[in-house]
Amino acid sequence: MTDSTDYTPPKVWTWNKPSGGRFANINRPIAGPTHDKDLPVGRHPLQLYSLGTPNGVKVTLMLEELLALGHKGAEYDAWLIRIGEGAQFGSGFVAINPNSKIPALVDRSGPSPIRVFESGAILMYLAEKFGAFLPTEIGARAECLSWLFWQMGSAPYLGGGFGHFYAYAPAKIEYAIDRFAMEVKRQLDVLDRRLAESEYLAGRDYTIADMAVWPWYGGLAKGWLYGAAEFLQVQDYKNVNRWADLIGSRPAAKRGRMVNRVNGEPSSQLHERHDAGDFESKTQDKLVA
Ligand SMILES: N[C@@H](CCC(=O)N[C@@H](CS)C(=O)NCC(=O)O)C(=O)O
Repeated sequence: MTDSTDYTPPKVWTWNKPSGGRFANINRPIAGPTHDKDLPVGRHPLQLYSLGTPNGVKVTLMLEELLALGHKGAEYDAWLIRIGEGAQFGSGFVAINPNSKIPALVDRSGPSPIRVFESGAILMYLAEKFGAFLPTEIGARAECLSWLFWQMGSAPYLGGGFGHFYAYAPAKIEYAIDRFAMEVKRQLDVLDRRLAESEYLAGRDYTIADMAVWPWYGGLAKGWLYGAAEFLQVQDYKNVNRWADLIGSRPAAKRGRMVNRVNGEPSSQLHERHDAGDFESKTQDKLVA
């Protein structure tokens, strides 16, 4: 154990020192905007303000699948919100997401703009708007929404818990890493057992439940998150790996992962997406060349 076990909390917590860790510069105990900044608006009906993190990728997976199905109304502009630089605290962004977190969507196709925040709400909104990737039969719909909401409740243990203490915290705290590694392995086992009996999470069809879970737990199984593949022995979750590969091979998933991505191979980074042709001509390798 580290000496962090010696800490005795004061009677009243105060914000009087940097908390340390990778995201210390953007963490603060108050909400609301820090500066005035309008959001840009492009020519398409849907305006996405996001970043290529697992929560952001959920939405671009869905939009690319809708476009692949031929839903022209799903054309979108994807604007980059650099959360490491505090762009989520600009007044325009806070107006569409009072929680100051990516992703946030504005649907400008109707008489007045509709804002949607929280990735699960965005997936449901798009599924209902286009009548796709959310079953209509009551039982299948319940299964789909159960896994969607499972993801929304579970991923904070993976990201905010395990990922934070394993990869980002300024000190390696054995108690915290143990607690969250145990929980994340339990979650992987939950998924592995479900995917042993079912091709996709909600049944035979690919749905918004898979789109919500794949960027997190599929990414973990493929070794994309936190450099933790060996530590968590992710290869043991055979059904999760089978499902992760199945989704990863979808052309729309390949495109969705590239949008608003700011790390990895330059050819895999499409910082902003305003046109389907951008995947061919606007990736970072092409822009720099
Ligand atoms: N429950 C939210 C979580 C969104 C979230 O945590 N977004 C992170 C990036 S993955 C963020 O914007 N963080 C910025 C901040 O915390 O200031 C959702 O699913 O949309």
